[in-house]
Amino acid sequence: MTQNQSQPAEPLFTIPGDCGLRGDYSAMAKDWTVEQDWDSYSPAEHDRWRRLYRRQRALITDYAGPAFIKGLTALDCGDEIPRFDLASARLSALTGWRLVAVPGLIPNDIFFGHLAARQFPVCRWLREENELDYLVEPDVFHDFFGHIPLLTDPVFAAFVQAYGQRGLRAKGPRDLELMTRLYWYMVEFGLIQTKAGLRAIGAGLVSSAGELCYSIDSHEPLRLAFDQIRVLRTLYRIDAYQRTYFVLNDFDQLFKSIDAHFHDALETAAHADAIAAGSAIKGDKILSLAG
Ligand code: HBI
Ligand code: FE
Repeated sequence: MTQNQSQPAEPLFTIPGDCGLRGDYSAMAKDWTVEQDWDSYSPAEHDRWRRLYRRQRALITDYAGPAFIKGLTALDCGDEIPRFDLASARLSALTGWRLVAVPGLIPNDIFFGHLAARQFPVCRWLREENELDYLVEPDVFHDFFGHIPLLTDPVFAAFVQAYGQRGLRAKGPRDLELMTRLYWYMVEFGLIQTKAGLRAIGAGLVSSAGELCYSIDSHEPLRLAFDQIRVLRTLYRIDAYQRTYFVLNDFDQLFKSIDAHFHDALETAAHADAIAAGSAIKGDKILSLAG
C-alpha cells in the first residue's frame, strides 16, 4: 500500500481467545460460530437496542434506500435484540439466507465461506452505553440492523453470496485488500440513486446516526458513480467518515460487477496506482448532491 492512509489492522487470528478482540472466542465451533444465547441478554441491553433502533429508524425513511426500509420492516426487530433463529426463518423464506452467531470479527476465509453458503455472521454482543455513537468492532446492532435488511432483496443477496465465493478464490494479500475495498465501499458505505434522490444502502451508514446524514447531506465528500475498477483502486479509512462514496444506479449493477470478468478487474486494479480517499482522477463521474 503506497499511501499512508490507515488501513484496517488485519486481526491476527492466532489462537482463538487471544486474538485481541472483545468477543468471547473460547467456545466457538470449527466454523467460528457460537450460540446466540438470547436468554443471556439483560433488560438493560434490550432497552439499549430499542433506543438504538428508534434513533436509526427515525432517520431511515429519509436517508435509506427503499429495499433497506422494506427489509427492515419485514424483520420487525424494534422491540428487543432479535432472536437469530426467528430472523433466519423469516430471511430464508425470502432469499435463502440465514444468520449465524459469531463472537466478533472472524478471519477473512471463514467470513467468505459463510457468505458463500448464504449465512451472514452476526456478532452476538451489544455495544456499551458509552459506545452508542461509535465503536471499533461491529456489534449485533451494526451487523443485524445494518446488514440483514438488504439480504431480503434477491439481487443484493445474490451479490453478497457471489462476493463470498469470489473471496474464497482471492489469491494472496493483494487480491484480499482489493476485495475488502469493494466490501467497504459498497456493502458498508454504498449509496444508491432513487427517484427521491440519493439514499444510503451501506450497513456502516444505516447503523450510524452521524455518517448516515453526512453521506447524503454534506458537500464535503466526493460522490462518484459506481465503477468497479475505481472502487477496487480506492483506499479507505476506518477511523473517520468516508471522503469518497460510490453511488449505484441499482443492485443489478453491483451484481454484474462480480461476474465472470471480475478476475480481470482485480488484475487491472492491482496493476494501477491506488487512489487516496477523497481524491478525484481523470475519468471520474462526479455526482453532485442533487444526484
Ligand atoms: N468478520 N464477523 C465479521 N464481520 C465482518 O464484517 C468481517 C469479518 N471478517 C473479515 C471481514 N469482515 C472483512 O474481510 C470484509 O471486509 C470482507
Ligand atoms: Fe459490517
